[in-house]
Amino acid sequence: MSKAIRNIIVITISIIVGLSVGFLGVVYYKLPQTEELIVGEQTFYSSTPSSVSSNPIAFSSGELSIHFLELGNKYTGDSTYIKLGDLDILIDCGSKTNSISTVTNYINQYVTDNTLEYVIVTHAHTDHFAGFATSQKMDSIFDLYTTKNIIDFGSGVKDSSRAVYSNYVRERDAEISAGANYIDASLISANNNKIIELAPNFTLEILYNQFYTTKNSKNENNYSVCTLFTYFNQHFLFTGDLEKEGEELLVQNNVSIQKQSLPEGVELYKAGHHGSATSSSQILLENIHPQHVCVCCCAGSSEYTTNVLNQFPTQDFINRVAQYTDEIYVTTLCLDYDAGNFTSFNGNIIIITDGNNFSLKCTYNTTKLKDTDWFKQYRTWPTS
Ligand SMILES: [Ca+2]
Ligand SMILES: [Zn+2]
Repeated sequence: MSKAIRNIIVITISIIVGLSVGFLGVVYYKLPQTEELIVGEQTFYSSTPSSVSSNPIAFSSGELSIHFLELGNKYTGDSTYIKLGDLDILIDCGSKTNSISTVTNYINQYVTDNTLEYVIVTHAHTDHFAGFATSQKMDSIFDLYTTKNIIDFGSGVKDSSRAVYSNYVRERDAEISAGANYIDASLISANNNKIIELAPNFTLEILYNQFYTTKNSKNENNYSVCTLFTYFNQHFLFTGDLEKEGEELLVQNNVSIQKQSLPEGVELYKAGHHGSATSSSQILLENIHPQHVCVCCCAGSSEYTTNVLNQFPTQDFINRVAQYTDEIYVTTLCLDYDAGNFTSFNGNIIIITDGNNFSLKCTYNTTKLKDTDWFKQYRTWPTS
């Protein structure tokens, strides 16, 4: 080989390598850096996670099930899965993008057609929408399932400046382009309540949240999509992280959650804002009279506060809910937040009903909150 040819080969290879490195650099630089990517962080169960060791439940036809999911990390977050036959509904997918595999491993036991008929995204906080708001490099829930209908807060978002929010919009809009029907809950007004027939005797009402129209809040939580499910005469209420001021307006604006519409209360209430002191207010509780309350959180975690009484589920929350029921259940228990050590509390909490008979199962145990060791150490049951 002549020197000239050798030089041409060396120069050509150098140019190719140089361009490739430059191109990869630009691609990496341009990829949105999500807030959720957790690389190398050690969070672990102190024992085998209950969701993995459990056997799927065989449901009879006509049995509705509602599953409050453990999220497989030490963080607070929400994900609720609802199933009736082939109808699969997912409300939120927190708490971090690493919950996606935990959630999909669980719901894949039950989703038979890889299709989520409804996805409801309550609000733009990572502990609720991280699973939909992945970077382009990572599959979101929308990439993993066909979604028929998406219900979210639409333009009713407080802070749209974050990269994680743009990620969400990109993933959602791609699913809409692929054929998903889109329902913007912020367009629902007082005279335009939206009731969706999901199946015979099974409806979903998107409640009117005045923060989407004429009220303002500094708190994204108040922009939560709130929904009331009704199966025959049983009611199940989900309010995302709505705060007290939002709950008061919600009751005022929606006849269906006022006392006169709920002679027997709601069978199930997902504790507002993970059992925060600032939600599950008296006015909401006295109207809905909850019979069972499920709290999605990593109980006793110092993630948001070192004040033990204010850690989820808070003492104030318990003081108010205790007036109505002692059937309170919690997904996950924090053992040591700094070490990333947590375990199942009740585990995945599963409500099963045929519209008449109502039962509750958990993948770890079905001990009521007030009878747990954690409660005896850190909380008190109010005396009436
Ligand atoms: Ca389905
Ligand atoms: Zn939350």
